[in-house]
Amino acid sequence: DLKKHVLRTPQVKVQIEDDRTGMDIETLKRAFLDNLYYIQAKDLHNATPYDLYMALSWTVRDRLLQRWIRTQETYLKQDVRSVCYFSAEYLLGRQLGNALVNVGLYEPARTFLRELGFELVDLMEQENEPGLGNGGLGRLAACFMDSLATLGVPAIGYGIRYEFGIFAQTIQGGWQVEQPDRWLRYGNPWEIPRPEYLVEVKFGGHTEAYTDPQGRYRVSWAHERSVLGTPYDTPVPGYRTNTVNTLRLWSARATEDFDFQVFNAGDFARAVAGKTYSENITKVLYPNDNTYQGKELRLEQQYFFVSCSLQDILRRYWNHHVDLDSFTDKVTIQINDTHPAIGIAELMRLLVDEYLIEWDKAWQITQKVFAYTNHTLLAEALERWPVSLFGRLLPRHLEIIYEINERFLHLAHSRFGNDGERIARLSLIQEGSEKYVRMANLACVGSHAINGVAKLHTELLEQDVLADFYALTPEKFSNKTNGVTPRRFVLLSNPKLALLYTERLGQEWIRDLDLLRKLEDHLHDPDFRSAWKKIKADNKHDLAEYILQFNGIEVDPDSLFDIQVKRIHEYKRQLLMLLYIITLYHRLKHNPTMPLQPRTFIFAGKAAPGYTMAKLIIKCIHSVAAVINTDPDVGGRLKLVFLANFNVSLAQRIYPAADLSEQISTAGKEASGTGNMKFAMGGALTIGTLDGANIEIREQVGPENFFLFGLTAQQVYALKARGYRPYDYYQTNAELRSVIDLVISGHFSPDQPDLFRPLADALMARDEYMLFADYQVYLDCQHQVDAAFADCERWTTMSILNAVRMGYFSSDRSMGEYCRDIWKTGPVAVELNG
Ligand code: B1H
Repeated sequence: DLKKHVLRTPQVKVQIEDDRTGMDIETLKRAFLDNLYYIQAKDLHNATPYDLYMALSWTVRDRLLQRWIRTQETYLKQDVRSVCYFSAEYLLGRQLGNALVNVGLYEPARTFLRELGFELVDLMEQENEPGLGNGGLGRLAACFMDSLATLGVPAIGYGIRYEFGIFAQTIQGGWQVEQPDRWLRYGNPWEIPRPEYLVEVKFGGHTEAYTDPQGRYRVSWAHERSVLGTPYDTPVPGYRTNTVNTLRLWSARATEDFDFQVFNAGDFARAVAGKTYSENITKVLYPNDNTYQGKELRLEQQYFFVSCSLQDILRRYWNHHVDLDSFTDKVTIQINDTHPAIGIAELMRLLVDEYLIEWDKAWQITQKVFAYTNHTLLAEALERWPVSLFGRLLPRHLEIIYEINERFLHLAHSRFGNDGERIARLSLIQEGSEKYVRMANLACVGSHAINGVAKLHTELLEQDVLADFYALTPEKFSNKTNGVTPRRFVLLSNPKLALLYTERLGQEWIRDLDLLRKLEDHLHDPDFRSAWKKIKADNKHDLAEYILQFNGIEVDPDSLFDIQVKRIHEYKRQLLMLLYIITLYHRLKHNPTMPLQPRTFIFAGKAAPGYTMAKLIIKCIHSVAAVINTDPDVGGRLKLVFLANFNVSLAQRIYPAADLSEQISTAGKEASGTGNMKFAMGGALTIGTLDGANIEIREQVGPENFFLFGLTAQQVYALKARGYRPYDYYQTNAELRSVIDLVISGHFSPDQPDLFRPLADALMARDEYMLFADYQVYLDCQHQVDAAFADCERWTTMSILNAVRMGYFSSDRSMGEYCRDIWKTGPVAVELNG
């Protein structure tokens, strides 16, 4: 049993004490100064804060290496079964604090740095976070890697080393302006290039059929060009265990023969241009969250990292084996959404074309190896590639997909008979004037397991988006509700709360978050309660300082901090919260003395650069803020703040300071959400719809401790089917009408009265996400929030119960379930000495 294993894992004991492994304060200090001198070439007199960060990082990295090398040695020697997690995104967040905490060096580092006159947190702030993801999907991959290492499960994460991660968001005149994220500019101490494991990836060209010496029909791929992939390894340390797993990210390089061909023909410039072209593959992360953009370069990225990774997996496998008989015992591959789904065709190609395995045998292996996690129900996010583009880039894979499809549809036909419409829906190819390859269908057919990321989401997959696949192979489907790592989102981000937990429980809660429920015994203990209130007040105070520093806005730390932070998307309904804020403003204008708990409304989040509506929502938030924050009738009782450049580092500051977490997506649209979990772990109460993991959060914390409102998913569908008429709500709800009219009148944009007209028009004409239908119940629910907050003791009780009942949402639990149900794998002990 996973949990027991973890509890038994011994604390690390290092026997050889030297400057690279020693854990005592004096040795650490010496090593730090040594690294500053010999790697950064600085001493304390001329070191920049960044030099100090680097010197400390080298010092911690040295202490990770022993465990990392021993872990990999153990895996190799024991020829363990490995989880290979394929993800186009890893939203890691800063590495230094996490590494310090996990190897048990956080306090020692703080101590010796103090002796030198530095603050550890100031050094940690220097790190440019690796933002190699868009939002929840990428952050989930990072949480899963952390949990697998902490559980001691052999795992490797495969992905792309984007030279530019998610753009940096700046705000100019209230508008989002994107800046490139040059995160590697000053070097990255957390990665180790492994040019010795270089692989080649082919693109383009055509296929050729031939007959092999045994007289069998074979196909070979005469490719047009190729690119090299260099792996960069980042250690993934478990929390206080010897296990250090690997995150292997691929970087594209031009092949030398490609360069030289053109070079020898005398066209130096074109040779270099071709090199640049190849290296473009891993240049930049596509900044879309929950929308699919059919860009050729994106398909190149996907195929590039998947092909590199599969070749790497096979290379490692052949070190131990002479045939493929135990391949499925040693390897399991999880694909994080359909972005790596091309791997199914690529493994088939490798097995059939390169290892000359019979089709049926290869297919058996492939299906047994792959498992697929779906992360979205939104139609606009489902990946489908034009067959023409696909065939140009990957001609052999297209043939393989057609072959898979033919066999699959034959099977479907024998099962469903002549149900032409169903067969058309199941087909891997969408027919029509422009044909498409449907990646979700490929993922379903090529996997032995398919999962959604929250209970409702899995149900909706089974009933709706993947219903035909569910009808065919229900046994493949299961739910795996998401989780988040308590190391980063409690211990690191909320150190005061963590200390309170540890004082009352010891440290075990950090690996076994269910233990927090024991704190319910302290619910009525006045010391515990006042400590709780003090921690929240301190965290709010810290965020208020940040807001003053970066936004120049003074907010009242005693006001209710009401926060929505996540990617800006219409389905997440940032506008619904804004309508509420405008409603309060409107009420205050007519009745400036009305009773109201002072509130600070906080938004943060990035809009995809091409998503016009989302960008207009950001502008609208700023325009409303400019009016509300300065209107004397508001009298400072409402403040509205937009924090720029929401990323993991900023998130870690925000969650602990929240009183109220806004999780208000239209029911049936948010697959899970994970910010909802991070807020509640910090003692925020949730106002939310019955969507995604909100439903399970409410079950865990108790319905009396959750502010629920809104249509259910079923009601949303029913209303859609009946004919939803948003304009009727506008006409019948006078307050809603005044609020919309205020926006339309240009009250918040006097220089450009029509600026926000598109927002109002979209709501009145169509209101795709049914804001109007939920507007009144949302207001009513917010009124309940106001009343609850006025009763400080009641609020504190609810806050405590939220936080201590969040054990289920530790990603350790999620990973335990994947290991047990999908991967059929478990922990492997790593001995450090001997
Ligand atoms: C989620 C995405 C996503 N679902 C396409 N889907 C992307 C889709 O670059 N793209 O093409 C990028 C991201 N992201 C999120 O996954 C869900 O919206 C959340 O509800 C969920 O919590 C998260 C993790 O499962």
